[in-house]
Amino acid sequence: MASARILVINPNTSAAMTASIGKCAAAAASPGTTVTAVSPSMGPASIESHYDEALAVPGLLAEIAKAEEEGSADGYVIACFGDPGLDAARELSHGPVVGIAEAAMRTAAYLGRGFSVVTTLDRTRGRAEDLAAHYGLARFCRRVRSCEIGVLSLEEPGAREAVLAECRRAVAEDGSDAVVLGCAGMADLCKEFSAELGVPVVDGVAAATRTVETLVALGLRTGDRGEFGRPPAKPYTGRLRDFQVRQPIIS
Ligand code: 5HY
Repeated sequence: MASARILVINPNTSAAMTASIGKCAAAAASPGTTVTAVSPSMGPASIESHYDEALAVPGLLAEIAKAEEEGSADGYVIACFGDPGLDAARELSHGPVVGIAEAAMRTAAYLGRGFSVVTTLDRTRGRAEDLAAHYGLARFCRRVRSCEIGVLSLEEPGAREAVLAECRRAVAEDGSDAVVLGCAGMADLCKEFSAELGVPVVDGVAAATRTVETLVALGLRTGDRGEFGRPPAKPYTGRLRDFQVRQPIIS
């Protein structure tokens, strides 16, 4: 596989989560692929609401704009299960951009007739259901479940058991052939849970990293014209004045 430089962006500002996401992405990547994991200098500590998600996007786009300016990445992973800012990121970047929700759901759809998603807070279930429909995968997505544990509480005692218990219920009650872990903070659980449950447990960080690698190797990326062409340049004001898009650096 041709060597790719992949920038994995955790759109929340939790350095501990970014480090664990980076480790999982690097472990999934092929030899020769370099993975750099970053989180923005501005934004929410975790993303658990539409408000968090909306305000995570500027920081995420700033990281992509910086990498484009430097020419330091061949492709990008958005490491948050809401795939925040995915379309805007595809407009801005010259390389492929893959969100972990899309990658995990498409990967799980290869593995059987249906999958369940196990996410964090109940209030984030709607977003995952919308994404499954948006990606044309509603027919495969048997159910989106939550374990009612906050994103930043996933490392706390008892959290792993609660996530595992919900995955077990998904297999028993939804008749799913695969389980998708609905948070980047769960990335390190998938191998162990697959062995425990006897069904494939899919982590979006690994799936997205390999998907970006494949797209880079095939020389494929979002085109420069039409809906995902570069945003038209215009003035931005106030605290967003630095987000004015300059004309293409790499075309
Ligand atoms: C994530 N939030 O992957 C999502 C998970 C969620 O900060 N990283 C976050 O609950 O939507």
